[in-house]
Amino acid sequence: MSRTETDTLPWYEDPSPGTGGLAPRPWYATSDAWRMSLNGEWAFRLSPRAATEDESFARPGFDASEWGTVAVPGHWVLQGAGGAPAYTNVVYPFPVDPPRVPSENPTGDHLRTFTLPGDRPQDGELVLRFEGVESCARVWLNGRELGDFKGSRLPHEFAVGDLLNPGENVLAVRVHAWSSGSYLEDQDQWWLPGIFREVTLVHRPDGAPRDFFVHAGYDHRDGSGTLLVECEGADGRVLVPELGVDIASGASVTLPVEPWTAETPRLYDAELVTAGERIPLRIGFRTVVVEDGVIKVNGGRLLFRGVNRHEFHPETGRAVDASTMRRDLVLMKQHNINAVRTSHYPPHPAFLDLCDELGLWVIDECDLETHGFVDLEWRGNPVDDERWTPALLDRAARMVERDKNHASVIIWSLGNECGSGSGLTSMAEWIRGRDPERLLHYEGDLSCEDVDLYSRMYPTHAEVELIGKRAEEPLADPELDARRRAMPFVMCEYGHAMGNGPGGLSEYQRLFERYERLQGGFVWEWIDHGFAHPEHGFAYGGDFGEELHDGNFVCDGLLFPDRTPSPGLVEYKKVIEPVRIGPGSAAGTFTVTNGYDFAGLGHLEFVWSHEVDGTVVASGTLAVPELAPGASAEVAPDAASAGDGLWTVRAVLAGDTAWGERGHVVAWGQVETGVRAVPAPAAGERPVRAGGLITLGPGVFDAATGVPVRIGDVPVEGLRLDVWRAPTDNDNGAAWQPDERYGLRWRELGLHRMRHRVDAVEADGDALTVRTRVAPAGWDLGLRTTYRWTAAGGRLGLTVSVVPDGDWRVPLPRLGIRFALPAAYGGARWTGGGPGEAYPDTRAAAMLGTWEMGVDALQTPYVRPQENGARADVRWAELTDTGGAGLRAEGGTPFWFTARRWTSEQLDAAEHAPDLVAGDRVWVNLDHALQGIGSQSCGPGVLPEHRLGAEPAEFSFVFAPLG
Ligand code: IPT
Repeated sequence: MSRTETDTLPWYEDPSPGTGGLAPRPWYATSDAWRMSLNGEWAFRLSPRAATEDESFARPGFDASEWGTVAVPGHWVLQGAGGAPAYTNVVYPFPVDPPRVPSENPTGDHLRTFTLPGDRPQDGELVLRFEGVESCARVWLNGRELGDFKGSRLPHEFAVGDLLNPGENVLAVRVHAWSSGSYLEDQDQWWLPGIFREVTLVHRPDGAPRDFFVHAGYDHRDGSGTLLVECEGADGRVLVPELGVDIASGASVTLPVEPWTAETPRLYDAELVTAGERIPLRIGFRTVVVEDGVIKVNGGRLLFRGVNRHEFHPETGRAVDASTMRRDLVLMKQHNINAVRTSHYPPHPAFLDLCDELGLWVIDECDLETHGFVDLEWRGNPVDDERWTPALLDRAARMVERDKNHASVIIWSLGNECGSGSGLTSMAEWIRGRDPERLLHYEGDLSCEDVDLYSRMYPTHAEVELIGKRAEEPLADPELDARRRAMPFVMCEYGHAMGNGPGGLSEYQRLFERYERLQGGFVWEWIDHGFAHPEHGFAYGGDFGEELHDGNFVCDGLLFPDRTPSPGLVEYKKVIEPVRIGPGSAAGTFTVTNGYDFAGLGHLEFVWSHEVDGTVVASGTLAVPELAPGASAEVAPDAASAGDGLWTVRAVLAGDTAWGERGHVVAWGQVETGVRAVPAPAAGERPVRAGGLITLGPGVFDAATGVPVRIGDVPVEGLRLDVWRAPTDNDNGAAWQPDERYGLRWRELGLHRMRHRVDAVEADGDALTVRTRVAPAGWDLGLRTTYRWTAAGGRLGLTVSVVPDGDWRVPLPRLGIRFALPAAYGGARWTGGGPGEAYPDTRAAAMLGTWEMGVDALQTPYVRPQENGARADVRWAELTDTGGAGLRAEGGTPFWFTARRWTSEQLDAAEHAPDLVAGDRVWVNLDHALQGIGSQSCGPGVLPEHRLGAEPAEFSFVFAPLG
């Protein structure tokens, strides 16, 4: 790209940030200045190319009667107005030739007429404000060009006072899907062009501030807050009635205050009063620093229990309405999440108001990612090419100036996955100069030269532990190494929540709680970006015919697209719960630990219950003394309840809050005493052959195969050893991960097509013994499997022994039995972990109890179907028809219970939820063991202790017909 080349490029390919706009300034929801929304229905025309020569639509009098319409805010590709969403993760969906973009550049011309009301203000300036337009816009008012801009998720303003007509006005906006800015916006998400945030006409009265900057620090040593509001372009007064503060802008005051934290989001209502405008402020006093190698707020270490949040709605894409934003935050608070990284761009500005109000720590990330250059070995990376630096600085300034007045924002992030380069350093220098009171984050540069924190994505537990000990591999440069080693550590991404999972969260949490340097992390990510689709349920990459796409990698959230919490979110809530409840030193007592960073436990009530055989025999409350963060106490229940059983203590909200009602469960713990002896497989009766059948107690078997056909009156089909599961996204893994991708290995080995050879059916003594070898075609490995059936007293016992044969180098997906029952047995009941699914490394949230639900409710509707729905630690399970008849299975040891209306093979073959159709069977898996889940769809695989090695095993069940 030579100088002359850039000079002759059309505006949308020029790498410069734009022309004609105003300097950035803060966003605020209200003030007494007049404003007029230009949201609503706009006339719209889509062209397949940029066609810059024809700008006639922008002229007054242009006849747009043949045009369609779109809603603003919105993306035209989601409104049936032409084109479709497209998903790529890393790769650019166009030839990489920065700053040029393809000729096929979908172009949306938007037109709106509006009439200024009679009471429109006459003084000052009127400003046209765009909160977000992807990927760029050129704007005309009444035929006069105002300018153009790039920076999709950032605000842009133009002064328009002189151009407005007293009567009707015509606003014309041309939006191109692709621009030079697209090279800076290669985030892992859908490409969604359009005017997707509000458009407003805003009055800037004479005597109104051009800009203002609220500084509100807190000194934990003496409990004082210091307030200073800098104001540019006007003098003003700062009023905080509750504190009796009335000071001039530019002056500071120090006085006793209550601090703001994410746990105690104390805000003071205030006002900035200038001659021209009164602006409401909400002030939170807090100070963030790095001290002794640790991030501290108000003098205390904090632990991020965070998520990465993209803006997403399954119908409207990144046009996210206010109630959805609040819903996200309420769900986060209800699930103990205390931090958000706004991956990978500044969110809608109102979102940060809600973070201030509800209490979340925020890493505000700039709208910047150039990830697609990684496959080109970073050749041409804009962040290392000074011609792009003005665009980078513009983005940094638009973020900081817009969001600088939020208590919740404690860290600025330069962007995501851009490699390294001088442009990033320039951004960092500018941000530090403008706002030295916040910390700086950027993960992509391992040397950490420009930042205050050492941040990584998806490191293994082992590496995180080394980092926790400040014993990580050194950097080549000793000075940089010493600097980085002294830094606090966060994981800006970990726990890849794609499909079933993520696994291994508890193990990370234990490290965070052990090493001071490890200050938590941000799970990837908050929500699945699946679009509601008439045929597919929720659509993912490839469902819109994209030439290049990354499939369901876009569905990797803790929420399903419709914002239903997934089991991953329920697990995360438990793993990060801010109160720990465990057994006390004496029987019948409990230990309660305050795991908050700043708050006490005064907002909680502790309730206990004592259950025997699924029935609550006693309950009451626990008097927990006031505990400082980190402190523990031993407490006893308020009433005696003798005997063994299951004790559950819940910490619940004592009163309604902004995000949860009284009684909402924040944390819980259980203690089980006197665990009952396991039932031995029954024996005593003898097998009897008759015709082609063998009868043993309630069991009737096929004499040739030794497979049961009936237990009591319940028809049973296909009972046999099962080792297969429909691979999860985490089983399949990602190409860039060093760990072996077992999901792929399992399929290569043919574990989905195991053959069952019958070697012997021996009906003698008091047992029916069936010897088999279970093995896949084409390989010399197998599992020698013996089923030993016994019976007594109407109960049928089964002991399964498995001895691996050959060179098994991979863990097994599962190890247990599966069988089918008629569809009528569709009611499930069990004692064990519940109510939701759990796997060996995702089982923290499995609560012991007796649970009951239909087989349909046992399913977890992952957007791409895959193994799901197992219940952990099951002592017994029953499947019954509506009359209560059915089958009960008790485990010799606790087992994993799964039941579904399709087979694992059907689950494996399905690509979208509607592909799964209920058949005329209920398929049941009773598993002795399961392979863990891990996080390998992007991060590390299953920890060794959660792998299911192919080793000799023996396990047993007792079956009994019911009803
Ligand atoms: C990492 C990205 O930062 C994030 O945007 C998302 O793509 C995530 O992974 C996976 O879903 S980058 C990854 C290649 C480590």
